[in-house]
Amino acid sequence: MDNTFAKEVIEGLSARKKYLSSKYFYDDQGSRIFQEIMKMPEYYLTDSEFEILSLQAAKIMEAVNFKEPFNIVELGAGDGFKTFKLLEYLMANKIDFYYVPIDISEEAIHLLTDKLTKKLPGLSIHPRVGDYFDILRRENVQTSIPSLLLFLGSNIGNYSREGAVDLLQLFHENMKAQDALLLGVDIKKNPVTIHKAYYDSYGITRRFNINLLLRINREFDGDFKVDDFDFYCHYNPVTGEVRSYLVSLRKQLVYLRKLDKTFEFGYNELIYTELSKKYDLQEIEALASDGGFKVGTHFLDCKHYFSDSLLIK
Ligand code: AVI
Repeated sequence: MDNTFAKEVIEGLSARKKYLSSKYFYDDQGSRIFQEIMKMPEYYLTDSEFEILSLQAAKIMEAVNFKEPFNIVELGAGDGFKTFKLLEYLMANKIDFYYVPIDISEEAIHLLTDKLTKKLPGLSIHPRVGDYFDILRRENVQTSIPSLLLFLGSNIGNYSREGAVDLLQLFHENMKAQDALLLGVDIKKNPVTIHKAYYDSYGITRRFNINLLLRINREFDGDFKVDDFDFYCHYNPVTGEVRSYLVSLRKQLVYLRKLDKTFEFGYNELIYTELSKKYDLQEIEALASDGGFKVGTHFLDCKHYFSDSLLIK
């Protein structure tokens, strides 16, 4: 049994305002549901970033201005769908580089490596499975050649402002002087567009959240009755925060046998599950600066929905 997960579940469900961390969404089942989310037309983030990396790969690499060879180190590579366009551009132009995808999911890294070796024969790929902080600190990634770190997909949005600064500082500490970071950030926009991306009419994001209760049932032999919980989320256009919740539809007790713990839920009591934070360009610059970086260029899609911002040490 994973002790950190157990500890955090007990802590979160015993708190006066209950919470569970969205980092636990991504077991194999949750990762599959997230793939479904990324395919929804309403979840514009994927298409926007795909457009940026498809149409502006040359401009991005020009701005990075690395001497060859160099590394492309992707933190949390997942299925590598968006990055493919960048890699394709580099291969087509016979640029000398190593691709180092890092992901916590072994399944995701295997699938990605398989797909890329077939689609981009000759690609020099050095996949790593594990926590990207641990791996970043290891010498293999920190070779003498420059590295472009990719932290895409608005993953930074799942951290609070303070958490995001800490994370950027940690990246900064583990980067060499000549390295750069390409940070994918979801931009504040019409609140209705954002609301629809998270409160989707197909109920996929609802399933994504409910899966966390099913995961707890699976791993801790729990008796969460998922029909007694619903999903709610709310976008606050002033703070740029989408906050997601599970809602207990009745007063109920839930027992987790492996932890020998019972938790009580009130009628309509909330469990806060996820923050998905949006920024404007000025806020990205302030965030980058607090993390120790300067912003080189913001690469935006044509609708200005998303930015891949190039952060320089
Ligand atoms: C992974 N992360 C950037 C997604 C997001 O948009 O916050 C996770 C997600 N949650 C609901 N839909 C997608």
